[in-house]
Amino acid sequence: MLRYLTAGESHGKYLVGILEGMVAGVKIEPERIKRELEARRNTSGRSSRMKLESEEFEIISGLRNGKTTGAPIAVIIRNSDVKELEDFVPRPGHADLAGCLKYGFENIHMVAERASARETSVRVALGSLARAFLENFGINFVSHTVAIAGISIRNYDYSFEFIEQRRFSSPLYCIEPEAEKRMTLAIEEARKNGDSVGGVTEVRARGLPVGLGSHVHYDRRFEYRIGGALLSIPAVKGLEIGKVVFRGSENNDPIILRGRKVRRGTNRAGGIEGGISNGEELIVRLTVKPVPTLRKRMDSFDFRTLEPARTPELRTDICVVPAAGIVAENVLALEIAGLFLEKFGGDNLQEVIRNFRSYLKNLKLK
Ligand code: EPS
Repeated sequence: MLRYLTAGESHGKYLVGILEGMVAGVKIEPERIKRELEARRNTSGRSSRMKLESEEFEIISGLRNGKTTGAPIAVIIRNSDVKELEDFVPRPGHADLAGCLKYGFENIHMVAERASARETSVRVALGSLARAFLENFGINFVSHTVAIAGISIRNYDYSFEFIEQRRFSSPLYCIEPEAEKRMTLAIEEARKNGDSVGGVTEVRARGLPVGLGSHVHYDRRFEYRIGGALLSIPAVKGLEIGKVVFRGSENNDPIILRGRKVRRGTNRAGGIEGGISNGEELIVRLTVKPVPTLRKRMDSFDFRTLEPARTPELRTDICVVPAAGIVAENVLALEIAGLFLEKFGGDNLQEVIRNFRSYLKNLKLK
């Protein structure tokens, strides 16, 4: 079983992550983790906080000579902006109000510090470890921005390779320059007005074998396994797998059998049928809400006096859609690595490779 834990607050000294259950012998390149952390941090639409954080990380256990040992892997990320904040006016849309009531606090930062999306940084670091493992089996991930502030890209049929090549040339990870221009203007306008904007990001996984997840029980279904994890990313409010159209005859992907090779004419199912990966690309679209913290002050109340009050003027992100895509790639990788190890598991990489090859060799159709 692959599992992970995170700890740490937004302005605490460190974020901490532990990944347990990773097999021995997986090569880990720190540069690879660094690239992912940078991709999450460095998008336009973020707050000035992102300029302060260097995402300096260290792997403090579970590695020897650059390879995993099979022991829990602990990662720490040092925060640069360390401080203890105090504010007593809960922000609408945040965990502040419900969290303070539930835990018995008046200072909203007692909740907000942990609820903050800063925590996703360490999930990305752990996800990079899962990806290093999955790359041995030809499994890769990509995300791109498909909509911001109601402005959408026009075409949905871009290939994985095309997205991979193009997305980082845009600070919004949007592969259509025309849409990107309009999205950038919308973000700038929101910034001027002290507002924020949401959108949609698409995440894909390529190279999945047929047979991850299962139809036999609800909590073994692929959708169950990835759904909760993806919806746990702050600001993610909706999830669609594949592209559902409303007539069955159009929604089904035709099965094409050529000799002992089976292919699909289309991929509206987005890589999952009946709770099982079907060998096609996994395609998931996530709806990301506009971040609730606004520079524009909002009506609320003071927890100490219970009198009406305005929310504090806080530094904030304007749009986190591209960053949410990077987080989603890595969170998805953790879940898929878990499913993969349940199916082909072992204690070291070579053993998993043997199990995987033997499974593929014995499949009736390729
Ligand atoms: C966040 C508020 C902002 C964001 C933060 C998430 O931080 P601060 O309160 O320090 O201005 O910058 O995101 C990150 C720090 C990050 O690394 O993604 C929030 O309230 O969720």
